[in-house]
Amino acid sequence: FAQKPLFLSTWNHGQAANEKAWEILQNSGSILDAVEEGVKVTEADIRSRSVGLTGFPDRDGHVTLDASIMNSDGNCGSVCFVERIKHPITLARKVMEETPHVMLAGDGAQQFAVSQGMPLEDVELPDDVVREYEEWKETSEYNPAANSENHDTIGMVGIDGDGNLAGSCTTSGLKFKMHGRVGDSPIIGAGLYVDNEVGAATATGMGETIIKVCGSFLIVELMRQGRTPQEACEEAIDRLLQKTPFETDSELQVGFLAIDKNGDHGAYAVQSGFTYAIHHQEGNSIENSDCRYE
Ligand code: SD4
Repeated sequence: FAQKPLFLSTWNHGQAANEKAWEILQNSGSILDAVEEGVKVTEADIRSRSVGLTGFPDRDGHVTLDASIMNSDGNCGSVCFVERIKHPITLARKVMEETPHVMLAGDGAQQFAVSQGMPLEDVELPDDVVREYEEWKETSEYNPAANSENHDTIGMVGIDGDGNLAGSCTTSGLKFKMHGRVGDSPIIGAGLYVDNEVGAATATGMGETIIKVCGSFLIVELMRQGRTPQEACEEAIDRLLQKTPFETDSELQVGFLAIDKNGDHGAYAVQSGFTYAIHHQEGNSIENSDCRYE
């Protein structure tokens, strides 16, 4: 069923983010304001271990953040490998609106943040994170697991009452990743894509596999060719699995969300456990996505 306005966000934490996005839109904010303010709720949530500065660090102990945002006019901004910034999504929006560029990385992104008046935060790893990190260092085995807290990027796509689309995506990336590793979330077309003529898509999960198929761009292009959002998400998961075959008991997890220009939506994942939040006129709920492997 098609609904406008509509917000879709990845995982359970999407519910609070959608709530905020809805409120912004109702109070005459733009769809861009809504998707920015929505995911800022997750970025600021000190309980989050996968978004914002309380997320898990990389293997050298640094919390490095990735984020991207896209507007209905096709403009986009992103930041990656950035440290000590509380709201990377806001920084991504500033890259989009205040620079001639699309993407800033690392120290350069941080310098730009400071020039825009954003404070550099002192990062103190939460106690449980320190404990897990110290334990992990004993083996230093890199073995990301499905549906655990390390697959909790928030990606949000939204449509307003006039059919204008926007999207946002923000993460601390995979737990104990290599220093300098960048995932799909800040890569336009991988973790997020918006085309106001067609629809919008976002992704969560093992970023390397999403980048390999330009996951979000692929979904939007499939919708352009006439697939429903659900069909497009399913086909994109199939494509991804062609490039990254699934083995029994594999920890591989990816979840896609999509909405089209009419406010129809879809969700699909590699394996069970992917939840998403959906907010429309009738309420704000959490749903279990369908998946390829139960
Ligand atoms: C990444 N897609 O960096 C993200 C991971 C994720 O935090 O979903 N989790 O690959």
